[in-house]
Amino acid sequence: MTTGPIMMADTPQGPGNDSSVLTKTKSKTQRPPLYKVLLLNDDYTPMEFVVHVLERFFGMSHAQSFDIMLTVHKKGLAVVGVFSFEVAETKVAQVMDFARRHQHPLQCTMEKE
Ligand code: TYC
Repeated sequence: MTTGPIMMADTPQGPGNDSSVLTKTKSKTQRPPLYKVLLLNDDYTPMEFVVHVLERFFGMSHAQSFDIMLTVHKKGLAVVGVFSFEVAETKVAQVMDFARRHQHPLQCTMEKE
């Protein structure tokens, strides 16, 4: 004779054994660090050369390049773009090399954002 509730043979139910409870794992998305490329003012580099640099290496329009050049001229420096480390490094090298080849003291640097 059987008395009381009928129990399953395996996998007793209880806290932590409810097959209807799903566990969500928070996946932390890692964004790559970004770097600001800065152009610095000096007293000798011609304004038109700086405008040309901004058009050539940063894909800016002539008007946009002129505005940024004037900002650098007046304020001492300006951020000309934000890129991944490798792209920022390449832009800085391209500008520095182009300025050196034209014998202008124009300086371009990068810093972590
Ligand atoms: N100050 C320079 C001049 O008067 C122009 C200039 C602008 C130079 C921006 C560098 O990053 C620069 N000829």
